[in-house]
Amino acid sequence: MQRDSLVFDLIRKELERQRHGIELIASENFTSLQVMQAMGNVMTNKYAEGYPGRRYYAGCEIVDQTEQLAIDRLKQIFGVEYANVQPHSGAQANAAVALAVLQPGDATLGLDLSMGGHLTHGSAVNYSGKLYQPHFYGVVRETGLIDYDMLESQARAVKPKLIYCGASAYSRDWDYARIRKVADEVGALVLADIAHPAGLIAKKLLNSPFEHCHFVTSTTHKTLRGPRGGIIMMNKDFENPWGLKDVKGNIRMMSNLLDMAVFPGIQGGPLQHVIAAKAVAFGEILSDEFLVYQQQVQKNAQAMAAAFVQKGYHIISGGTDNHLMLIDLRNKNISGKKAEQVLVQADITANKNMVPFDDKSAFVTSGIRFGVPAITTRGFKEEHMQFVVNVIDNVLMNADDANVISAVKKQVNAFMEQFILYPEMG
Ligand code: DSN
Repeated sequence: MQRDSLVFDLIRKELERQRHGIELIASENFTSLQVMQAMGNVMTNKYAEGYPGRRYYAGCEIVDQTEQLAIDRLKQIFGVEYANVQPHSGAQANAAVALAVLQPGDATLGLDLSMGGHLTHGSAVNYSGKLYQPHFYGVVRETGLIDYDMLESQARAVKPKLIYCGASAYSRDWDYARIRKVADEVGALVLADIAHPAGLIAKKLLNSPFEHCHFVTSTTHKTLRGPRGGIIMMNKDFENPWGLKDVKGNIRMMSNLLDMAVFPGIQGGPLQHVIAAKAVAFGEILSDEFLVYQQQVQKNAQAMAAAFVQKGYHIISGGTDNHLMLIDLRNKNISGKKAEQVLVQADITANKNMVPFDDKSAFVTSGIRFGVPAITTRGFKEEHMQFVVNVIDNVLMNADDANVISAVKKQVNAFMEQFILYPEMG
């Protein structure tokens, strides 16, 4: 077969784009070369429906070992009793938990998407808002912090079966113990979606959700710096609270319900090549180097936030505990949409985002979200954050001046030459 130069040329162009730009999308990162190599392997050819040691296909002896390695390493990272590494994405991981514990029409409670929450926590356009009856809590207008009083009063009023915590645009830590307390009071289970801060939690730089939340889900490609994918974990397995029995009349354990919800519930064959890459990434996370990386992520985020504040930018909640920050641009007279558009012209990638109590639509938005996991992987330290904030400010304050934007793009491209990405790729 002739090599498909059309596609490979585009892949090469994407490599060059990643090399030359400043990547500030909070949910993105750069995997190690070995994680990427593990992803492009012959295991993509293998069907392996089921779980290690209990598959529906022959010839799974080897993929059983990579999947088991991924499971064992993930359990070790977070010190947990149960892990499922098969979800294709974070959205699939959340869907599997919902399928395992909810019936259609059951009430759920999550952080409003417009306040920093996630689509899969009950948004009207997502299965989680269509199949179940979603209710929401928000943040306090004055502080930008999670409104735990509202969460508690909503929980008491709507008696959700599942409470979601976790967010995609919230820069502060969570009080998981407080959420569990009200969940126990109203008979709800708690799902912590740690897709964003998982790497910081893995290295104990943020509160751990594991002792308080029944289920923890994550993606593997954000702060965990692995391949694109999802995972589900439980600190401790427990008997399902609804008395569901298996064919032998035994009460089903939650681990059994979760495994069945992933396969055959919402997925077919697992992506064994991606699971191999997850195993490699989990090995990297267990190293001391990964602790140094996460510490640098936190230092960079704090240095960036301080530099933005100094230039008069309004960061929601005033700063950050984790790897990201959400900026309300209204005092700078530029929308999130316009900011995203002009920044990308200068090879700076970030995404527009609604801010709490936004008066603009999700397509326009008043805010922009910045995250540092990707630039920290590239080698940025605190002292580089001033440059990053200066170039962003220059673009945003001269958003209609093509000459300034073109000059900044040159500055950005020259600056990035000192941080070589994938030198082995030539
Ligand atoms: N798309 C992810 C993010 O950017 O945060 C959430 O799914």
